[in-house]
Amino acid sequence: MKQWNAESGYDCWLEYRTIDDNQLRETYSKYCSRVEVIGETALVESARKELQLALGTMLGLTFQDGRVPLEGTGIVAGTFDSSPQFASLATEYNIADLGDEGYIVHSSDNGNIYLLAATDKGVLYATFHLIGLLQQGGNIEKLNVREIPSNGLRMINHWDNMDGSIERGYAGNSIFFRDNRMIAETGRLRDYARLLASGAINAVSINNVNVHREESKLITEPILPDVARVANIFRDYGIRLYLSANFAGPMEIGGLETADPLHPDVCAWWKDTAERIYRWIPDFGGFVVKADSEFRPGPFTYGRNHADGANMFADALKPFGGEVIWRCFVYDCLQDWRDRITDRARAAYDHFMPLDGQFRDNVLLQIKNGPMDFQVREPISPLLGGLTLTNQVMELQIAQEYTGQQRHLCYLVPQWREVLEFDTYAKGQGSTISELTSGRMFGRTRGGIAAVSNIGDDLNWTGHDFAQANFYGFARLAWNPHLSSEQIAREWIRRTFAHDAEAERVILGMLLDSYSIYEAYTAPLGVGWMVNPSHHYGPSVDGYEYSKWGTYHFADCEGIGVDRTASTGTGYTRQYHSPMSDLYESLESCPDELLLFFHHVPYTHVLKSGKTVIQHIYDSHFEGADRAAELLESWNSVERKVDSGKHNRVRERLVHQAEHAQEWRDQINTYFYRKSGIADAQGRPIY
Ligand code: GCW
Repeated sequence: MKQWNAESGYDCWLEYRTIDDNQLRETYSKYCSRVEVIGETALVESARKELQLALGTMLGLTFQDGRVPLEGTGIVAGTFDSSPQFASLATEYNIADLGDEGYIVHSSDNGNIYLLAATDKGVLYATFHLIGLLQQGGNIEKLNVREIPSNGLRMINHWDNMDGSIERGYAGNSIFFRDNRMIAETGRLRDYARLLASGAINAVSINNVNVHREESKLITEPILPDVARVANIFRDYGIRLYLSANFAGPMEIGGLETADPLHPDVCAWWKDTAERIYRWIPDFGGFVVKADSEFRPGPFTYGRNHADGANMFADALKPFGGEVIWRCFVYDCLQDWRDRITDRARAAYDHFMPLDGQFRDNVLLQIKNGPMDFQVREPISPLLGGLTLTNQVMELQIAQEYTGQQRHLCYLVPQWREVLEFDTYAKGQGSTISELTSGRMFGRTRGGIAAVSNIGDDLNWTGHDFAQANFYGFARLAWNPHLSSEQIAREWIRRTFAHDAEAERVILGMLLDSYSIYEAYTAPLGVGWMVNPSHHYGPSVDGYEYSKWGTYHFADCEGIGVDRTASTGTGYTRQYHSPMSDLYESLESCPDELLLFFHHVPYTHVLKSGKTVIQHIYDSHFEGADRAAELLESWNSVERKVDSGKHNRVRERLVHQAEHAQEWRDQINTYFYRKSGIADAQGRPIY
């Protein structure tokens, strides 16, 4: 059972606090004291229960059963076809275009609020929409909302292992697995499903893409009933369950001698496997596959390519309506730092572009937002928008692997907004990433956004309470990529903390500043990495510099950066469409924040800001550390306005962040001072 208490953070943004503003309470009560939820499906039942909980707690209303026809006015929820009374609204809101997930929220002149959709899933989403408004103290008297998701697939990827650990997990252990079994207790899973559905997430893969021995067995009969139990919970909230699959499954658990994707026995084995899974989970989403990546097995072993591999899974899943999410994180992880030609940034494009058009229609290629690996600053992967004939899903990382591991405050929504607004020019100006992932750009039937989860079994789910804002923000952007970072932050603050204008102003400022602060005191000008190997926490400028992973910065006594130009470097810039390729190719036009990603320059190179590279490194690190300390001051200033449990947890982390930012500052500055021999123009202490 959940160990809820008001200060635990367990309810995240679904904390339904009593509304004590009398006027608001009166208005809301006028509309909400009667409720009619029409229908009996599991999703409608979830909506009904959520309304019951929310209205009960916020307004102290005792919810009538919800099955009796409404007398007087109130909330009316249902699908358009559930009552003839909705016909005129169906025409007014053009429901033909609402699709399976769209919805309307409408306040009518007769005093009803209608939560309507073509499907019960839409009704659930509409319900959460209204609840969100009530939590925020919004005006519900003239609602005229019509929402349709931009992305068809809005997915969370868990990197959970069956022993209960989470790869890159920073908030405790898995909520799904413990001691190589599935956790039997379901209360927390249901609450997780509620959180996901409140943000309209519709797909979840529950196990790590690195599929080891135990997880390989998730698709076998002894464990499938347990997996099905989780799928049943998710289904009640409109979420399809996916599993990460082991490419070598036929050998490791099937007893075959090969996993060759073109071998008939292998194809038959996966077909049987699919059939078995669908017997237990009729709406199983499909497989997420990491193949030929970081020592995972894949088609290369058999002289086959990624299309052969993905299509084999696709054919097995097709009869049941499943899909394959095939990851493009494929690169040479046995590099030599002396080799300046092989470029990890090029790898995904080089591997997958030649295969464009060869994938089945139920394959989606999942591409990380950047060409390297979730650094605080990277350019956008040129494979996104390079491919034109293949379904694409962009992968983001909510887990803060390289952005402070949920000990540092780093609100990632501004980063994601930049990614989503990036113009690929794939079909001329305006070919943004958000257009691409929606599938619209190339008329694809499938597309979407996935992200690596940042939750675990910590009572507040995310370790750092503010990391909940990243979870919330991802879901909001997956639905509507055009929402601003500020709007999302405000929503999250109002739904998470008690309403207080001053607290909101301060917390908003902290959230919005945090990404640029983190960037300032860590790796400069897009160069990335500079972290301790393996766990990736804390500064180590040469941590990866001489290892096999292909993540070099090439700093020497004269300069720093990776020459990825076509004229003298790895040629990576040519993977972009014009004019982005030229913009990055030229030292003059390349944006400062990505300079060292694309160019190797002397420390004395003058940036567009007018500063030299070396002075920028010093300045940004001194400023970044100072600003990290200010985050703590800001937080202390709202101490009396925030629950003390939440306040203490966050304060502890901000204290650590301020100290750790100084360590970053000093390690980076000292390293470059010693390498370059150039002193700080302002003479500040460099050790
Ligand atoms: O770079 C890496 C992470 C790995 C992760 C991998 C991936 C799941 O450090 O932990 O493995 O990315 O995305 O596959």
